[in-house]
Amino acid sequence: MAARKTSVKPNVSPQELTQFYRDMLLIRRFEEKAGQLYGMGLIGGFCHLYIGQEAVVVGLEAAAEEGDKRITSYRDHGHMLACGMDPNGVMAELTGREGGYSKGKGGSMHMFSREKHFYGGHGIVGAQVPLGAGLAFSDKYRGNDRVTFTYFGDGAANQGQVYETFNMAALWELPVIFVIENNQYAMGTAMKRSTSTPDIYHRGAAFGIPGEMVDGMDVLAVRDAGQKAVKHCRSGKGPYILEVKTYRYRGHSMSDPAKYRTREEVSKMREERDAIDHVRELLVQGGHASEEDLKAIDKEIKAVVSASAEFARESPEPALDELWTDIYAEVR
Ligand SMILES: Cc1ncc(C[n+]2csc(CCOP(=O)(O)OP(=O)(O)O)c2C)c(N)n1
Ligand SMILES: [Mg+2]
Repeated sequence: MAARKTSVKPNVSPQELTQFYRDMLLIRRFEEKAGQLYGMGLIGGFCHLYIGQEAVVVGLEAAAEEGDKRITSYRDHGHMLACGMDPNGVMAELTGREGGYSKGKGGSMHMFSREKHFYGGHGIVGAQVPLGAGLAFSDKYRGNDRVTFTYFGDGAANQGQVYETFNMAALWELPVIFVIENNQYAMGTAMKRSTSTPDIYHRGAAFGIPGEMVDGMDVLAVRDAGQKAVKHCRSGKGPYILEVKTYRYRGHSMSDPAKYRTREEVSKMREERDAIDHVRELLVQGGHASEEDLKAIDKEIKAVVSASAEFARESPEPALDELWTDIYAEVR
């Protein structure tokens, strides 16, 4: 990945920059805590951490407006926190407790919030892509100007259903932003072993969908690209593709020994390209925050995350008769 080009005077207010720092740090600390709880046996099933990729969702959320929708894969905790879902409810769901977003019955990959327009959480690779187009269709049908952010990985981008979706989304000019979170691996398979071309942002060309590549370790670059894509979709011009180059620091899931890449590769990325360090530098160098200010934010975020773990541990397991609820939708 090329070195970051940070402009001397980035186009961002100190308040917005500080908010980015907070939002990304919340995701990172939350995920670290989830990793700990998993290690302690308090989280069962699958658990895919988002550490390293924080700038993608935080940058794009900064481009979203109230009522816009989002849908993603199983690597979803960051997306939930970034759209304003309650860390307590997310952590309690991870630990399978009653206070969780799916009453403890869904776990890491199956959480939803209609209030925050978050439509999951999908464990089947690529399955959320046509669903995302469907969400965008519903907005077009209703005649509002909402946009749907449909996130998927570089691995998912090789699936057939993605291209069927591109075709229909372009044909019907649906207001959907296809966000390819290219973290360069699909489980243990490096992109160069599975993908015929190094860049995937132009894969919509055959359908007339514009696309661009974005530095996903630079939250400002992500926000700017997101704003451009949102403008395109909201003005009725149809779908847009953003290939956001990012990197996951942890294994594919908690059970991945990560033997397919070197430790040096990971530490180089952490040391040279970390998105949170980048914003921290901008804040300090721009004179917007002192080391003390940043420490205070750190402390505050840690307290929120600890409280979510506490809430999760204290929340009871779902009652047995919950086995029979939430199976069929109520017909209204
Ligand atoms: C249809 C389907 N095939 C295979 C799997 C197993 N699987 C889970 S994640 C994954 C890799 C996906 O990689 P990518 O799309 O790059 O997303 P990332 O995990 O890197 O975020 C695979 C093959 C699955 N869950 N669903
Ligand atoms: Mg991937």
